[in-house]
Amino acid sequence: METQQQLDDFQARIDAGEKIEPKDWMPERYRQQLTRMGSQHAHSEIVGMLPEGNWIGRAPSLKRKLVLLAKVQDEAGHGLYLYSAIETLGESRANMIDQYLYGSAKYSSIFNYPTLSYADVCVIGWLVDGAAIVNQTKLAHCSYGPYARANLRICKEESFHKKQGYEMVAKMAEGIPAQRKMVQDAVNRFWWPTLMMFGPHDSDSPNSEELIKWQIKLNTNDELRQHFVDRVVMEAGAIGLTLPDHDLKFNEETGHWEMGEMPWDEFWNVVKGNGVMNRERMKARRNAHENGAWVREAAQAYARKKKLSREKAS
Ligand code: BYC
Repeated sequence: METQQQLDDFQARIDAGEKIEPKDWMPERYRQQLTRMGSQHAHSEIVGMLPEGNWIGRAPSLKRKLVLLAKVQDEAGHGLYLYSAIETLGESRANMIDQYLYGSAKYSSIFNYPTLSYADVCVIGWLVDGAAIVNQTKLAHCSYGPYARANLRICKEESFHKKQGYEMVAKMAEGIPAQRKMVQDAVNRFWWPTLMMFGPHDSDSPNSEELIKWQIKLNTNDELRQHFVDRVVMEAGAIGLTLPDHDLKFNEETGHWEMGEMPWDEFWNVVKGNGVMNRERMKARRNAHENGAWVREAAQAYARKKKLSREKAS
């Protein structure tokens, strides 16, 4: 039973900007919400390797291949930092993975879109990693210590991903007409799905109020989306690319770029598992998990052997 006094004391710690650490008392609902959101974040990093991984064998040069290999490996690392952070809440990694491979856990909608050309890889670096940083920079200051620290570390790598993506997009934008057309086409296809990464409008976001009260989220979905749009409009303009939103206009009074309405039916369709690539992505991840069973068994056997020999020696 949680007493009102415990809940009030907990809220006072949050309001004072204190970090909550694994052994501290926390409301069960706080634990559940963090487990839900943090594990979905981890799954997103892991599934997120697939769209770009699709182009490792077809990168246009050795340099681009090395950069892409390193980036995709970084995403795997982000998934592992996050699983470790969420395990401190008492949830086992095996259970989290089971929930997303065979249960109802979600991962970011953006990874259910195909990568049709190499320009998509460039645009993912610029827009998708760019959107992820806007979100994760805030999560790096959230109230739960292990999740905040995992995000801090992720942001350091993610900001490099964004820079290399923007550099590649800029290179293509100043290339021959065919390259320019290819990169503009990628921007056109990824623009709205990227904005959807920030989640539904605040009025349709059932979790935001509670997450903000507990400082798990520091901003609402719409606030972060606006922050991202204000930044990207400038970046697109600087390299002569356009964004596929005819309603995009600068509001002198608010100092923000106003955007058109997003295709929300498409968003919910993808979130419910019916996007173009949902089934393929899940199939790829399940296969990888099942084919990797022997590696996990071997690692566990090795760990057991090490433990036994340590016990014998002591
Ligand atoms: N996609 O109440 P709401 C990366 C769900 S990967 C799918 O607003 P919340 C990278 C939501 O889960 C990093 N589902 O939720 C990797 C909820 O359903 P449940 C990705 C979505 O939690 C490789 C329902 O809709 N970043 O950087 O308050 C290559 C209602 O929404 C989405 C993260 O994961 C969506 N877009 O806020 C390149 C950030 N949006 O769970 C790059 C961490 C909403 O109640 N996550 N839903 O059944 C977050 O910041 C928050 O969870 C969200 C949603 C803003 C996404």
